[in-house]
Amino acid sequence: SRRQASSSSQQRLVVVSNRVPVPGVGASKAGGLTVALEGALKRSGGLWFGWSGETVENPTDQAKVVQSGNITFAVLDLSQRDYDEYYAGFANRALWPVCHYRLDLVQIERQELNGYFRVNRAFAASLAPLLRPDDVIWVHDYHFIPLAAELRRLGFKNRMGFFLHIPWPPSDVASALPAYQQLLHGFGAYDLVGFHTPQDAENFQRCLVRENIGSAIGTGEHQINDHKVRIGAFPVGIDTESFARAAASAERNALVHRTKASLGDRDLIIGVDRLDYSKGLKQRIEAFSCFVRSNPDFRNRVTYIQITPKSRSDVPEYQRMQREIAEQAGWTNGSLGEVDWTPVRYVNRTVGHAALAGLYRMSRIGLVTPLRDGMNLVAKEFVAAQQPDDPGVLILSRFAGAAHELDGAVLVNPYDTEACATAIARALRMPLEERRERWESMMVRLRTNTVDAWCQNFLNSLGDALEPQISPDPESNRVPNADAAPA
Ligand code: GDG
Repeated sequence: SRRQASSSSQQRLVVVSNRVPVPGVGASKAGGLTVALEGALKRSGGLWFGWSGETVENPTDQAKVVQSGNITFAVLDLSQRDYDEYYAGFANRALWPVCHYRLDLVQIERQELNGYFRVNRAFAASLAPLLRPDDVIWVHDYHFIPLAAELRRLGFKNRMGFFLHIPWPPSDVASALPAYQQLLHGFGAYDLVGFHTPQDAENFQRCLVRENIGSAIGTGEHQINDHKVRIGAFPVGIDTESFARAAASAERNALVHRTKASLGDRDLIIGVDRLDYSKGLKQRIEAFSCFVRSNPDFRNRVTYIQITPKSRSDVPEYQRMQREIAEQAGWTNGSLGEVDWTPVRYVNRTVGHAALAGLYRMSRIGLVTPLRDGMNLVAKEFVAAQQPDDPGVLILSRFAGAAHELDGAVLVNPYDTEACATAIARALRMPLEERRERWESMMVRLRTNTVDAWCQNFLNSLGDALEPQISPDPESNRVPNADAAPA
């Protein structure tokens, strides 16, 4: 059978991500991901390295180190120029739109591209003195694709894994990236490259094949020079039990209470998304308005709350979209609303964790209709928050990674306004028995595939990645995919 990562559990884990949740710095945003990674770091007495979230005039190349329990946090500041080119520039105006299939929004600037590789080189150089020979390094997300290649260049032979939190598109789309080949080679420096879905993993491996980078040994394994890279799907989960508990006890939450009172006996539809063009907000509001217009019996009987904290406001595409969505929400309310009914409550504010869980729980429908999403955790949180004896319905875009797992959702094509409107009407009329059945089948998945299981799965695979392939059974050497039970 497959070897577990018993050896790697003695090794130190090093996590690299753009934002680092340094204790006592900034608002504590203890999302499930943070908690899971912290858990893994605690077990191994680990190091968490990345950007401090600060831009300063003359950043030093020496990381600021904060010790908290047995986790070491090490962060670097960025200069304004680095921030503009690496983060607001290449990462969010080239990589983000391309990976979300939005070639119409891509900005290609040589200077930003250079800034991206420059910052990755600088981060690798600052991480280098903190590394030990047997550290296992886990790099997160599109900000740091070239980090392993930079570390290898400095002579590091450590195990290195990479997880991409956003989709990876087919090669025709991906190849719109500048320095496409160089980025692909960057991935090739890792021992394991993980995605949310088998589809993303497959798209990625096809990109390598089409660019003649190394050769496929089989599905999920690639030989590049003398280096073997594993490629697999590791669908991220949430802390299902604790989210369900938070939702159940949110009855006492003041905001939940006031919201309930303000709705009267109207049904609630909820959407929760960072303000991002990948989330399909424009199409979603349009679908809701189409639903109201074609179902007059539901007028003044439903309210749609869209919670949408602002995001990346210094990126021009986001500023434009902020204005457009706000206008659309206002226009919809003006044309559909009544003196005693605001159909769309659009809120550019962050809601507390407990209140959010409670709002999900009191909603009849969770409307999760991104045009493209790596996974989408809101979909999973909505399901986990439901009342078992009277659960709401998840309407989910087929273009969210979560659609590969959540078979009990009502799946929609978010571009098809009328179909989405019909799905809303159907969900509001869905009999209890069908709602329960759908909810149960999704909960089975969510209870097993938790964020902890995701973390362990990835690390086990990374632990295996360099071990000699001793098993005679090729099946047992495969990287787990979405259909495999967590190890
Ligand atoms: C990226 C990928 C992938 C949002 N508003 C509030 C709030 N949130 C929380 C949600 C959820 C999280 O933020 C958003 O996670 P998503 O997965 O939905 O989306 P992205 O931010 O785009 O995340 C995505 C993810 O990485 C993980 O790999 O699933 O596909 O794009 O947890 O609850 N939380 C609170 N108040 C808010 O107003 N408390």
